[in-house]
Amino acid sequence: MSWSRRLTTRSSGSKRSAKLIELAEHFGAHNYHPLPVVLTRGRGIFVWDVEGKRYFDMLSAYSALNQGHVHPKIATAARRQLGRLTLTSRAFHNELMGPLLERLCKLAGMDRAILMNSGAEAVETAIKAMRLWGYRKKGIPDGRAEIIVCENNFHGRTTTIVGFSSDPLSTDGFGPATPGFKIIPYGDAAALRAAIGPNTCGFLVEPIQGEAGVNVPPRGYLREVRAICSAQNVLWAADEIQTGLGRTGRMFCVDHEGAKPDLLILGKALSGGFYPVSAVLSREDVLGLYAPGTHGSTFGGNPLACAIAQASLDVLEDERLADKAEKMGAYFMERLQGLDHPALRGIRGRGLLIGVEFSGAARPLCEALMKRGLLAKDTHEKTLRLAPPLVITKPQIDAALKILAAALKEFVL
Ligand code: IF1
Repeated sequence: MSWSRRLTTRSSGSKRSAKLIELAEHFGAHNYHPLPVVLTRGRGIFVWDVEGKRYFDMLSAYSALNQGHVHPKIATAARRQLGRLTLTSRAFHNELMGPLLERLCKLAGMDRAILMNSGAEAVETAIKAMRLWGYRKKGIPDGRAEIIVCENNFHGRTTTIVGFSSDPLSTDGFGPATPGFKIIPYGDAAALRAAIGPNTCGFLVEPIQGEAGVNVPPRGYLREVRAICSAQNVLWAADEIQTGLGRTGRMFCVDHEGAKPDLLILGKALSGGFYPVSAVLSREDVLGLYAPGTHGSTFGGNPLACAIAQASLDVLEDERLADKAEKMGAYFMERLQGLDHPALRGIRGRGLLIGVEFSGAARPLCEALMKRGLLAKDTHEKTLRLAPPLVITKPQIDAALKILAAALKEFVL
């Protein structure tokens, strides 16, 4: 039977979303297992499906939507730039890139920045920069540079990055892995100290591990990382693609400990959810090593991306979204502690990056929440991730909690 025939027979009379899901399932690769909801519109913390039902968005596209869906100020900036100039390539200058680079460097107290598109590209940019520094500045013999990473890391999907993942889903069938990476336990400063050798050029780490289930390291870990890397002449790269730009209650998660990395990697919310923008920020002695022809990207630093990033940063600052994340996060966590369910095992997080752990699989709970008008995602099977846009208000948190409590009441995990 042909696909179109199957489509009409199977979905005749059924909802439009079912038809659209079938299309995606049939023509798309099955590299995801999304909840069965098809979204068509978003505003602030809410999204609507094609049948017109409204949902709380408690995922925020993994923190790419810190400013909320379709923020009017970012939309206006994007629209204005769309009618003017969208892409020049880096063969020429554009009037928006310089000011954005300056703003990012001042925001993070860094000397230089490189603009890329996806988070994975920014991580690759940081890896290359650390290796280059290892050879040119530290004197590591050619081809021997080593970078230390952590168990349960998530830094993206490129072949090099998945090569140093400890998750078999990321590695199996995708080898050979790029050499030059060493995996150590997360949150363990002693393990870092012990792993550093003469050829170590860098340590790449998430200040809070997102995919690992909102894994918050012991207090003082980031300060210890800073001290160890400084003492041993190793670069520290903080992947703040998910934790950065207000999510955890500070502009950058490393600010909680006043620890300044050598390289800061940003993505996700730098785009306001509009259009991929990522960046690596560092010092002159690191990023200054990139010479013409050694790195780049067709779309990196394009005018549309720069206009969107500027507006995204404006919204974060004007609406004091980091402060909001801290206050609303504390309130949300406190109220979550009050939830009572036999399968509840613990609540952890920082700001509005919250993980609720259960004794069983969290996916069925996500499906139950979806039916009640709340979208959230399970991670590492037993953890429910709650990370709404940072513009969420107290009454909205109360309403979301009501849905969660009601879904839990009917739920036996
Ligand atoms: C997907 C996870 C989150 C990231 C950190 C780099 C990247 C990410 C710390 C790469 C991306 C994503 C990608 C998204 C799911 C999501 C995710 F569950 F997979 F781990 F957020 F927790 N560093 N995170 O979190 O950025 O290249 O995607 O722009 O569907 O793969 P990217």
